[in-house]
Amino acid sequence: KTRALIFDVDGTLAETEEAHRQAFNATFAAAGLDWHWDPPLYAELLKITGGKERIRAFLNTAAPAIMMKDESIAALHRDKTKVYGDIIARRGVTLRPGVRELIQFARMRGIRTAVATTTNLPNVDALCIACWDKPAAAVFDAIAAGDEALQKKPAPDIYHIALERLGLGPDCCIAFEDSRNGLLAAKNAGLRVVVTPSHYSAGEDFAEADLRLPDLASFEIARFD
Ligand code: XBP
Ligand code: MG
Repeated sequence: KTRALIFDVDGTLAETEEAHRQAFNATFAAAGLDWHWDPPLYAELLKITGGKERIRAFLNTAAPAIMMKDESIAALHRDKTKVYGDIIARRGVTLRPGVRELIQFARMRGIRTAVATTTNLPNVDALCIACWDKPAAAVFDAIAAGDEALQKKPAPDIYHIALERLGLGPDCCIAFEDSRNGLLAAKNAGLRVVVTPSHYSAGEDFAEADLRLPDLASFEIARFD
C-alpha cells in the first residue's frame, strides 16, 4: 500500500529550468561577468545538479584560469536565488499536467506528500506561493531540499532525508522525477520511480524507471498498490 508520494521539483512539478537559466545569466551580467549560458550549454551543465556545483563545473571547463573561492560562488548563487524568486513571482509558473490533481487526491486519501529536490528551499517556496498561494510547508508534509544533502543527486541522500522526515521506508513510497540524475537518486534509495521527462531531460535514458509517462495527468496510483 502506498503511504507517501515524493516529488522532485524542477522539471517534475513545473518546467522551471528556463527560469533558472535566465536567473543565472542575469546574475552573471549584474556581477560584471561575461558568462552566458545558452540553452545547448545549459543542457550540458544540467548534468551537474545544484547551482553552486554547476557554476564550479562551468568554471573548471570553460574558464580554468579563473580562480574563484567557494565563498564567492556561494555569494553569486545567493544573488541567483533572489533573481529566480523574482522571476517566478513576477511571471508566475504553471504546474505540469496532473500535478495539482495528484497532490490533492493524495491529501484526500491520507497519502502523505513530500519533496526531495536539489534546488534550495527559497526556490521551492517561490514555486508553491506562485502555484498554491501557500509556502511549501503548507503544501507538502515533508521537505528535503538543496544543501541539506551532503551529496546531491544522483546520490540517494536527499531521498534518505525525505524518508526519514516522513518516518517511512522506501517500499511504501513512490518517487516522481523528470531526469536521469533524479531517477538514479530515487532508485539508489530503493524507491519505485515514475518518470515524466521534461523539456531539458527528454533525450535521457530512463531504463531503470518503474513507469514512464508523458505527464502525470495519465498516472493511476492503483497500478502501484
Ligand atoms: C534541479 C537542479 C537545480 C536547479 C537550480 O534539481 O539541478 O540545481 O537547476 O537550483 P531538481 P539551485 O530537479 O532535483 O529539483 O540553483 O537552487 O541549485
Ligand atoms: Mg528535476
